[in-house]
Amino acid sequence: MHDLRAWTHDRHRQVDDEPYGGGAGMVLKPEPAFEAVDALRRGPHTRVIVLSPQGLPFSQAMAEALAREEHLILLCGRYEGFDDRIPQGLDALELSIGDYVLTGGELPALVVLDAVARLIPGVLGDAASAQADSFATGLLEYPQYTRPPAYRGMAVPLVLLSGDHKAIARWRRKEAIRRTRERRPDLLARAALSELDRELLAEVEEEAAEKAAAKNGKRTTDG
Ligand code: 21W
Repeated sequence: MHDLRAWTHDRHRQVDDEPYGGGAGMVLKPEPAFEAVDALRRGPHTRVIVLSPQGLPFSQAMAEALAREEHLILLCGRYEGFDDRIPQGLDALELSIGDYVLTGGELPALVVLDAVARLIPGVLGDAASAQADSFATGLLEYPQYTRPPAYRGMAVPLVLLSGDHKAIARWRRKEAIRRTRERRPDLLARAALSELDRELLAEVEEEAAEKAAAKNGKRTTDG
C-alpha cells in the first residue's frame, strides 16, 4: 500500500484540485499518480488498473486474466474522480465492481485483489481451486446442507441422505438450474446446457407453473 502524498512536492502535499469547467468536489491531479506509477512500475510487465465507477464491469473472467499478469498496480482514490489523463496516459484498465455508489475505490481495489489472489497457485488449497471451475459453468451453485437432518422444522432433502450418488448429482444439478432460473435468468440465458440440463429445466419450469397455478387456486391436469 502506498500513500499518493509521498509523490507530491508542495508544502500541503496536495493530491487533488478543483475541476476545470466548475462543479462540486475535487479531482485527483495527474502528477502524483504518474510519479507513483513511474516509481512502482516493474518494466513493461506492469498492468495498471484504475478503480472507477466509469470502469468496465469486473468479472470472474477478468480476475482469471489478471491472475496471469506478472505485476499489477491498483490505483484508487477517495474524491470525485481522476483527471482523465491518468487512466489514458497510464494505459490503465478502468474497472468498476458494480452499479452502486461507494465513497472511494479502496474497497473495490481489495475486491479485485481478493478475487485475483485466490486464483494464484498456492494461495489456496485444492478444494477452493476446484470451486473456481464450477463458477465457470455459468450456473449458481446447488443448495448445501450439513447436520442436523432436521432443524426448527426444516428437513434436509431426503435424497441427500440416501447414499444414491447418481440421484444426488441429478438433484444438485436440477436445484442449481432452479436457483439460476429464479435469481439469475441472465446467467441461465447464456449458460451452455446439456441434453440432461434441458430435461431438468423442463421439470423445473413445469414445477414453477404448477406452483403458480396452485397459488391462483387453479388445478393442473394431473391434479
Ligand atoms: C463515487 C467516485 C462517486 C466518484 C463528473 C464526473 C471505484 C466505485 C469506485 C466515487 C463519484 C467502483 C463525477 C463501484 C464505486 C469509486 C467513489 C462521482 C462525480 N462528476 N465500483 N464524475 N462503485 N467510487 N463522480 O463507487 O471510486 S470502483
